[in-house]
Amino acid sequence: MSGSAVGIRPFDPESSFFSYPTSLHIEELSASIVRSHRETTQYRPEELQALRWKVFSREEIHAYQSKSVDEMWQHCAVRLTDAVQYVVEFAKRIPGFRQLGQNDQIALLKSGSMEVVLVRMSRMFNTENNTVFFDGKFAGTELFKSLACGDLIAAVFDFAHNLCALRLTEQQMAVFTALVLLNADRPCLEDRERVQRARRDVELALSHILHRDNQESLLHKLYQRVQVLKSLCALHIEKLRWFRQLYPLTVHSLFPPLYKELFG
Ligand code: CLR
Repeated sequence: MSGSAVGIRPFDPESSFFSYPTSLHIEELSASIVRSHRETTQYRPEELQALRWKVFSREEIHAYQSKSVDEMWQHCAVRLTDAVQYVVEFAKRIPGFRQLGQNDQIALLKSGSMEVVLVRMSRMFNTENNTVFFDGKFAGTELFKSLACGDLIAAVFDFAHNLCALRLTEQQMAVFTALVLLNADRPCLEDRERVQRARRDVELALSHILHRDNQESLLHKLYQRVQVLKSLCALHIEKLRWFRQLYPLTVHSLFPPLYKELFG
C-alpha cells in the first residue's frame, strides 16, 4: 500500500476494529459505513429528486388493484427481496459485520434486513403526496389494496412519513442503518459480545456525526423509531403467516428463496 511506503501505516479496519476506538478510528469507521451505504442504495438522492414527477396514473393504479391477492403478494415479495439484497450487500461491507461468524451474520439479517429496508424507504418517500417510489413511479397506499393488508401498508407509510420529518442526511442514515443491523439483542446469536463490541463503535460513530452536525437531539428520536420498526416487522411476519396459510403453494414455488430464507 502506498501509505506504508512513506512510513504511515494506512488505516486497517480489520486489525484495529476490536481495540480501543480512537477518534481517527471512529472517523474512518463512519467514512467506511457511509461509502458502503452510497454503494448499495438503488438510487442516489439526486436521481430520486429528478423522478419525483413520475406518479402512477389512475389506470395504472387500477391495474395493480385488479391483481389477485396472491399475484400482488408475489410481485411485492420480489420487489422487497430486491431491496433486501442491497441491504445484505450493505451489511457485508460494514467493518464490524463482516468479521462476525456466518451464522451470526444470518441471524442479524433475518431480524434486521426488513428494518433497514423500511428506514431506507424514507429516502424513496415523497411527503408532499404520501407516495413511495415503487416499480418505477411514485405510489400511494391505495396501489397496494389487493395485498389485503391495509393496516401494515398504512403503518409502513406512516413510519416513512415520520422518519422523513427528521430530515436525516445520507451520512446519518448510513450510520443509523448500520446500528439497526448490529443489534446484540437479536435472537439466535452465538457471539453476542462480539456484536456488542462492533455496535459500540458504530454508536460512537453516530454520536460523533450528530455532534458534528449539531443535531444531538436526533439521537433520542432515532432510538424511539427503533421500537416502531420492531412492531412493523412483527406485523409483516404475521401477515406472511396469514398469506402462507391461504396460498402455501404460491409461497413455496413462486416466492424468492431469499425472502423465504429470511422471513419464512
Ligand atoms: C424500500 C426502499 C428500497 C426500494 C423499495 C422496494 C420495495 C418496497 C420498499 C422500498 C418499501 C416497502 C414495500 C416494498 C414493496 C412492498 C413493501 C412498499 C420502497 C410493502 C410494505 C408491502 C410488504 C408486504 C409484502 C411482502 C406483501 O430502496
